[in-house]
Amino acid sequence: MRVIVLGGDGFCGWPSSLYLSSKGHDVHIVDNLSRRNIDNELEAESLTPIAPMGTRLAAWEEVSDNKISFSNIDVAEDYEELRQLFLSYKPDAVIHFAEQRAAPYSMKSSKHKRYTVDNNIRATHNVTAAIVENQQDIHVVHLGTMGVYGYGTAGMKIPEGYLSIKVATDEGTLIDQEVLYPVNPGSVYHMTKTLDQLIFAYYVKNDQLRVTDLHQGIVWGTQTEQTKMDERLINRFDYDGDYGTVLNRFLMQAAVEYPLTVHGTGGQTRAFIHITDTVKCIELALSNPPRKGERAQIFNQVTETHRVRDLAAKISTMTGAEIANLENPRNEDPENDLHVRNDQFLELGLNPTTLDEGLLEEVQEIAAKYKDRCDVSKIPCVSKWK
Ligand code: NAD
Ligand code: USQ
Repeated sequence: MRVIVLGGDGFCGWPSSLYLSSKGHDVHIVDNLSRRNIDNELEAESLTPIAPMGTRLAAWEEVSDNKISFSNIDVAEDYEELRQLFLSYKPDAVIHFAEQRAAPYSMKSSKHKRYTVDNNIRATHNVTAAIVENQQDIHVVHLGTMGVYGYGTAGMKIPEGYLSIKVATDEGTLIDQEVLYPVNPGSVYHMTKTLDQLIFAYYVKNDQLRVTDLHQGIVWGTQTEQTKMDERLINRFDYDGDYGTVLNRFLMQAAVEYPLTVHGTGGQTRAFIHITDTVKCIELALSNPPRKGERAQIFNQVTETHRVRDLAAKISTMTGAEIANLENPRNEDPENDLHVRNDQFLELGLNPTTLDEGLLEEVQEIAAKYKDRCDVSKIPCVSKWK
């Protein structure tokens, strides 16, 4: 398959690009390197030493004999360049990771809110508009988030995208309807993902675009089989207060003996998936596209759910780390249950890596190995929702 990976320099996009290339697909990465520039803005760095794009690509060719090509295009700004690339490369699929993905970064100031909305919505709309203008039949695989649903349930499992409801007519009979699950974003970043869903629904209806939207949980872990092949291929590991996600932050905090930063009581339950499963899900989604005219296909890309305080306790037991209960900078429910359906990927053959299998390797091979690169002043979450 010929695949364009938008956002292919990022935490999920880079290992996905390598995985697809290792499986014999032709891969072209598009990235404007904005994530690396945000590191400069925040004066923070990946815990792992990530190589520049040119070095990454040369190393991949050296170790695998596979070539990945690259264009520095801003998907939100450079519409015509993106459209011409689609025409010349003729991809079967475009995988869209190219968005500003940190909730705390999106809440730092009105400037960051506006950047996140401008970047994410324009990027998604440019992708759909370019495919339609070119009259190409390209499968769009988009990385969405579990956060579109909010983090509570009405005593049921969250379905994969669509909710079956019964509506009373004026005559009093009940009719069946299926609607997009009601959105309930918890940050400006999460809000952009709910708007992405509407863009897809419209273009599927009007132009029969083929779209798969992956509602992904929090990705943990760092390395995949391919990124381990050479240190120049290493994946990024964010631990700072804006971009670091909870489980990877706790692993790194344990390694540098920093008390685990639990927000509030840690009663928040969230969905998780290991990076090696992310890349497999991407390939499963590519191999199982929706038909033309079929509504946007939505998969919940999650393998486990955990409460934040249980994660902290698990890591503390494993490493002896202390736990700190901090005032929560976010505006979110202090306690919630979360039950999620993920049948579709399991039926397609996903065999999940569980926390119990992967945690120790992550502690030893990444957090402990690179702990000297950690700048502890970057650990606190300083972005406040209000
Ligand atoms: P990331 O920030 O590491 O990667 C995103 C990449 O996209 C970066 O390399 C960035 O430079 C690029 N990019 C951003 N805007 C762009 C633009 N306008 N033009 C070109 N390139 C652009 O993020 P990630 O963790 O790899 O996340 C990838 C996607 O997966 C995001 O859409 C995110 O919302 C989604 N997701 C991530 C997680 C997670 O835990 N990391 C969980 C669920 C969903
Ligand atoms: N949290 C802590 N301590 C910390 C960091 C976070 O207790 O040091 C808590 C947060 O308050 C929150 C939970 O952990 O309740 C998750 O926070 P997070 O930063 O790990 O994840 P989140 O902000 O939800 O965002 C991440 C990715 C985003 C993706 C989302 C998937 O950055 O791109 O969309 O996970 S999901 O959470 O399923 O919506």
